[in-house]
Formats: sequence, structure tokens, C-alpha cells
Amino acid sequence: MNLPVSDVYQSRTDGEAAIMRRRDPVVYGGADDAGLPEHQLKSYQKNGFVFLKEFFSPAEVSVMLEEAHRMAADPQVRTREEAIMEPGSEEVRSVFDAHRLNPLFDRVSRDARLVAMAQQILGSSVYMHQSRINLKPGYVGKDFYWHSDFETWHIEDGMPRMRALSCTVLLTDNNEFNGPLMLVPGSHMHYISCIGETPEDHYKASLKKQEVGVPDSMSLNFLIERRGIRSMKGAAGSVVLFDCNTMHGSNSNISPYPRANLFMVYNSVENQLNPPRYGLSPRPDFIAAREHTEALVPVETDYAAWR
Ligand code: 6CS
Ligand code: FE
Repeated sequence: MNLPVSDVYQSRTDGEAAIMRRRDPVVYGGADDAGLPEHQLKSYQKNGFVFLKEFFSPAEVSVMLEEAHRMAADPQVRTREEAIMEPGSEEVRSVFDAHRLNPLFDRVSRDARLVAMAQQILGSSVYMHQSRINLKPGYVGKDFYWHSDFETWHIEDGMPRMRALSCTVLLTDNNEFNGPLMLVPGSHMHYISCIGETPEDHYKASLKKQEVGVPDSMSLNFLIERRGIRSMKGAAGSVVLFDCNTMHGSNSNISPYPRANLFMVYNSVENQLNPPRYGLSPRPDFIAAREHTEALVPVETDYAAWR
């Protein structure tokens, strides 16, 4: 493995795990910019996430959920590489590139209020690094083990610095039974360098079940002992913004209630991808955008009237 000359966020390079301090700002803009009010911006800075209760109305989010289900049932979508099945099942786990496959999700990704918040936090114009709908169907939706998205995006996609965020739209109620997103408050301030070596074409396995680039239990204890775990339970239509390095995961869904969430990853236009580290081949564009990285143009959409 050809090691890079220097990498502040080195990972998967030897048999040891390590915990490093974050070397990047969390919030690059300010409260006087359009976007979140000061108290929510401070909460994001402190916790590494902010929960926006019922951001979309029931009428708006039901249109989005209906569209998500239509995509997951569409044979034209299910046979594409963007559709990831649950391990050992024909149930759809995720549909990637939703904002490019579907005009409604293109509009949601460019929602003027969401773009304003992303631009405020990231301190620049933004583009979509990745989008996906995680369907987590009732009874068969499997877990997403603890991980930092940035660790993957830095090592496998060559994302230079921590200047990206995930915007999650709860398309169904997320309750204590159906595997809600769990976040570790404050974890965004430490970077866990993981044990293990990245296999070629790792995404073909990791998007079904991630086993490389996941933190060891001692490092997880270090993060969770400090400030515990927060479950992002809430009504459909709620939105969670979380930093690219906030430790997160979700349990399997053995309840009858589906837990569908839309994830949209905003990256700063100043943080575009370099070649991946350690001689890895670049992942496909539907997972890590390298071609469509022009600044997003915000729009306003009457989602409830969408047909
Ligand atoms: O590899 C990725 O980019 C994907 N994997 C996980 C576990 N979260 C981020 C993203 O969906
Ligand atoms: Fe993730």
C-alpha cells in the first residue's frame, strides 16, 4: 500500500486504531447569514447536529414518501446499480442518486431553505456529493453500523476536509421501534482512524453491510461515554442536519413500521474530491459526485401540489 506523504485524517493504514482531534471548523459561516437562527447554529456547532421538527408538512412529506415507494417498486430503478438490496433479500435497502434519478428529489435537494442552511454552515456555495433514500422496510430492514461518513468519504472518495453535511428528511415517522437514526453528540470533534485495509470495489459490500472503516469498540466507548447517544425520533417531515464527521448508525427494523429517510449530502464547492487515497479506484459518480459539482441553484417548490 503506497502511504501518502502526510494525511491529517489518515485511516485504515495499519493494525492500530487512533483518535485524533478535528482539524477543521464546524460552522464556516455565521448567524447573520441566511439559514438557521443563532440558537440552532450554536446547537449544531456544539452537538454536530440539529433536529428541525416537522420542517415539511404532512401533505408535502406524503408526496415524497409516495415517490420514494414508487421508485423502489419500479423495475427500471431496481435493476440499476443505484438500487442496493438488503443482504440476502430482494428488498430495496437504498436508492442512490435520488436527486438525479427523480425530478421531485432534484427539487427537494435544491429547496431554497435547505440550501441556505447548507451554505451558511459550509460557508460557500454547495453541490450534492451524494443522495440516497434508505428504505429500511418493516421486519427486514437491516442495521447501518456505527461510522463517520467523512472517514469513508476522505479515504475512499478523496474528500479533502470536514466541510460537508448530511440533511436527512424523515419520510416516515421514526420511532423507538423501527430503527431511527442515532447520533453521538460531540463526536464530530474527534476523528477515529479505523483499523483494516480497504478492499477494491469496497462499496459493493459496504453499502449492504459496512465492516471496514467502522470504529473499534474502545474508540466508540471514548465517544459515547462523554455525551451518550441521541435517537432522532420524530414525525415524518422532520429534518436532521448532521456534520460529515458525526458518529452515527441505526438498528435493524424488526417492527412492522417502515423507516424511510432521504439523505442529501451537501459539500462545499471549495471541498471537491481529490483522487482517492492509497491507490484506490474512484467510486462511481452515483456515490461520490465528481462530474456534477456545479453550485446548486436554490428553488422553491409547492411539493403538496406535485404530480
Ligand atoms: O459509503 C458511503 O458513502 C455510504 N455509507 C454509509 C454507511 N454512510 C454514508 C453513505 O451512505
Ligand atoms: Fe452514514
